Amino acid sequence: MSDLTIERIEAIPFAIPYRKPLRFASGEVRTAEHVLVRVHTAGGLLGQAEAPPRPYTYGETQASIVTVVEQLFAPAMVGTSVLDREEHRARLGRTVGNPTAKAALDMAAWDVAGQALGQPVHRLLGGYADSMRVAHMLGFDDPEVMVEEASRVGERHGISTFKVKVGRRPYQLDVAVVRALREAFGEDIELYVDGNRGWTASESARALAEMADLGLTLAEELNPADDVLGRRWLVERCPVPFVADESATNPAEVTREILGGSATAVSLKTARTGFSESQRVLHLAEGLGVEVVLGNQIDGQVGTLCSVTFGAAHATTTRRAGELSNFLDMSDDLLAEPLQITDGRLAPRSVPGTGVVLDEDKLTRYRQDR
Ligand code: MUC
Ligand code: MG
Repeated sequence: MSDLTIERIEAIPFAIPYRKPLRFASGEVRTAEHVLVRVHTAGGLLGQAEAPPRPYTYGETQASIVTVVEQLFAPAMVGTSVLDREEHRARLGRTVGNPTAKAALDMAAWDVAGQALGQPVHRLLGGYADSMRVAHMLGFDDPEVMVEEASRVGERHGISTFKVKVGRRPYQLDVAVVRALREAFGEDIELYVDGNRGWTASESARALAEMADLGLTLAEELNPADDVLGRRWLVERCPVPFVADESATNPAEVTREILGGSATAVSLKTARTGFSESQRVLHLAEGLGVEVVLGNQIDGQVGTLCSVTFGAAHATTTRRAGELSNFLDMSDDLLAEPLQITDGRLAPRSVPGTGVVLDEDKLTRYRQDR
């Protein structure tokens, strides 16, 4: 087998504009200013993944990701094998935070391992399904614009599950959107909501009451988990699973939020827990008996391919539609062969590794460090 010793790690900032900005209660994204992480081995293999800076969720920025990889994480990993995942976790864990930087390094290491073994990472992780049902996230806009977007992605890609961003004030703005979507599509679509902590507990309760006839299947982060008692009060009254996303970004937080009664389901994002830590979160959720949703960190195509690689590999993550379509709003991307969502489904790649193969001309065009 080729020498799997990590020889060099690159963190390459790049920027690709969105065709349409995505707006939500905690922030907005107009340009995908992400970081491409590349792990090179002594045997000449290259593993790749992307880290999306989300300062409003994790405190990371594009510059902080590049810096922490170059100054702390690359020196900690160079000289180890890509297979030394527990050692990587121990060494990187000495630095708190920086979840998307750590996750991208983990997924790039898995990419190399898959290539070396001649196996798709999707198979190495569990290989459960060949594809996953896709849910599309609808950012803040007027009801008619959101209905029109849902209709477009439904017609073009066969998507029929929609996560609606809520959390605006007054909350009736968002209730009107959810009602308009239900009226436009009837029972043909699944709808759930994500508040990104925008409402108080009482606003959330009133909004849920006013949406009681709209058949929502999940409610995510409607108010802050740090409003501890208000959050527990709300979760007790919530008629559908209440999803912890940004409040449960690692196994300890998942345990605290679920056992503390502040959530009854978990959003799992490879962008922040990679493949190795995502398996820990997944197994924990299974052990606790709570549902899991494969979330989206507003990933580009590289991140989305990693996400579906993990999601389709496990039975529990395939039960619900995975949030795998935000890249549709980007004006361009880096993958040599673009992802295709067909009949509402997205497939991982059946090639060794994760299948992240870039169009190098595009990388040259969008990278910001040269
Ligand atoms: C989501 O599910 O919340 C928006 C902010 C973030 O951290 O992730 C996205 C989507
Ligand atoms: Mg969320």
